[in-house]
Amino acid sequence: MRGRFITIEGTEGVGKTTNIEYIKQWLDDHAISYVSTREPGGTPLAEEIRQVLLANREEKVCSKAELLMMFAGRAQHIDQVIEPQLAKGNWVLCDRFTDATYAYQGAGREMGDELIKSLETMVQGAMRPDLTLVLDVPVELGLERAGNRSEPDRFEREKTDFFNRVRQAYLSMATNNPQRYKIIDASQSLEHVQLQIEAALTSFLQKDHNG
Ligand code: Z5A
Repeated sequence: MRGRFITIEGTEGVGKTTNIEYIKQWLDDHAISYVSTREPGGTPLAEEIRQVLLANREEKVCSKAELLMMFAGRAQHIDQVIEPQLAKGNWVLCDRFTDATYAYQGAGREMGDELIKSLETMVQGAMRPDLTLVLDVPVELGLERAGNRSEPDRFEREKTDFFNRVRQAYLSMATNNPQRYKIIDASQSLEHVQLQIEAALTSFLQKDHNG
């Protein structure tokens, strides 16, 4: 049986990395074989593209170049990792995927959805995640949490308005498609966030078993 594709999304500092460790433990506890990966990145070539995308540079990166690099890495990632693993029956847990493109490039950079939709179709065909957890916190809280870390990359230097557009885009995608997305209130304590994640995963697994 084909594996399931789970993605984790959210704005800066929502706790994706922290909670992915929890999800990995949950998958182990349920004896589900999986690979954990991320975007941008996930293969040696796509990780090189990630470096190019995140690097701070004097030259302004035009939005279309940024968008095409996101999808170039994604095409490679799908071809080398995501599709082969799903076909083998393994689950794929991915830190960000195409919803991040709708949120960051579509809404954050104000490129709109049309170009992204056509690239999505070209690169993915009909393939979409089976479950997407959107970790949601007010932008200021996420930035405060993330602020304790190292030197900000090219995205982390964006202003609050940019991240507010990103957050609203995630919330609107999730509200419009509750079958696939679960919004997790990630402003709560880690313990409460993980209880919500556990409930979402359990419900997904039950529905999946019931066909
Ligand atoms: N990007 C894009 O533009 N278009 C695309 O298509 C894709 C990506 C795929 C890199 O992504 C950038 O790429 C990203 C969007 C863009 N830029 N931004 N911003 P990334 O996923 O690698 O980078 P990130 O969003 O900055 O993720 P992160 O740095 O890994 O943050 P996080 O994983 O969400 O947070 P964390 O490291 O788990 O937690 C942050 C801190 O908060 C940490 O100290 C935790 O201990 C703490 N924390 C976490 N949860 C809690 C709770 N519940 N309470 C208290 N403290 C907490």
